[in-house]
Amino acid sequence: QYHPLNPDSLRQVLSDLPSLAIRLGGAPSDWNIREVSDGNLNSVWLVHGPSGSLCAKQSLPHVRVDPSWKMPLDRTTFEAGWLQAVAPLVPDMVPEFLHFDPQLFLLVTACLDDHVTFTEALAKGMDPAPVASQIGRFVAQTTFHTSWRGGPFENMARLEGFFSGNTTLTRITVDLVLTDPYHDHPRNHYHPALKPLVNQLHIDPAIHRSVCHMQSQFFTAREALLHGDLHSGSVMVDRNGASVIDGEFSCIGPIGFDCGMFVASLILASFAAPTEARRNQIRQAAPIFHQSFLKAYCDEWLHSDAKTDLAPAFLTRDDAAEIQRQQQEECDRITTDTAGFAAMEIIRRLTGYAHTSHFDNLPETEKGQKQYQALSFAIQLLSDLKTAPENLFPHGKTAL
Ligand code: SR1
Ligand code: MG
Repeated sequence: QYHPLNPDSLRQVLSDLPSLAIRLGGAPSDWNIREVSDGNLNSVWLVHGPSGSLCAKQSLPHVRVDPSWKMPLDRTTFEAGWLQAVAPLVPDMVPEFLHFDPQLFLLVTACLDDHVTFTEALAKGMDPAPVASQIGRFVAQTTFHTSWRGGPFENMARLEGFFSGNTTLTRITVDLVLTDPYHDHPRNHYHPALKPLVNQLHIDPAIHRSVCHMQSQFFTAREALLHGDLHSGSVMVDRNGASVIDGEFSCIGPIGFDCGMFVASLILASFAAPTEARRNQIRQAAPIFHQSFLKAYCDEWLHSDAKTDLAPAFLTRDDAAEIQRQQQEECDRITTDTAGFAAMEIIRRLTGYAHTSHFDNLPETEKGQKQYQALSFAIQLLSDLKTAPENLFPHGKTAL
């Protein structure tokens, strides 16, 4: 029977699960349970015992930060499914799956002790290049091997059957990312300095044409299993590298959606940076991510020995020129999607419901100026999707 947990009831639930109780060690009364809920949707606790630790996450029947916004509980079901689907592909880049309780909608994973979010690390001055490169490989591995090229079509059909059920959170993406910023919606809010640009978002036909195109891509390009919310808060980092969490928005869709979300976080952080040098350093991480993604994606295509339904002539890999032509075509398309979705993610993080924290500590006037620059850049990208890839990745659109 579902009930929202608190530290005492969570302690009871965990003590009834032998493998988790053994992992934590000692008696349940020895366990330290700390609530660290931070995202918009769920309750999260870190549990430490004498021998080990874990992270517990439970869905609430509403948006955590807005109890009047009611919501079905099934999001942790999809997060658990996502984690189990991608863990074999990127075992070192996700926390270990430990347990899922479908009645309590409770997901238990390894605890990422000593990690901080990539958002926090960026604010503290971390060099973003290694994480950008690692997340490029993460997106390549997870998308290639869940696409039709990465396995028999039955794999994709199975994933599609399960993840197309994630309509609750996909609805949030459709509303908050793909729709609301382009009209007057009561959930939208923004810095007053952005008003002229917000007006443009509501009426500019070139922008609306691009929005329709990106919506069409989102709904019709059923390319691979996506994380679905790959912003810098979904990436945990420590000195050894990055781990991706929070796959509750997972769905089947265009690969450029995950790429665009991550690139948008870098662009937002770069516009918020305190100095020109820091701004350039973070800005440079966007093409580093992109090149890393393209290289890893094409490497998988060439070297993966998974059984696939690729036309037999290409399976032999004899016709190098033709394979390269196909890869270029595919990568160009993903890159254009990346630019379009990055622009839409930047726009919604500045003018929609759920904002980014990158600008939070700036004085009001500077915040308005920097957000204005970021929003102008995103509008420029979205206004012309043909030139957007070169504007976003000036030093190499899709250099394979
Ligand atoms: C009501 S949920 C708002 C946002 O938080 C999540 O992290 C997603 O980005 C979503 O769009
Ligand atoms: Mg999240």
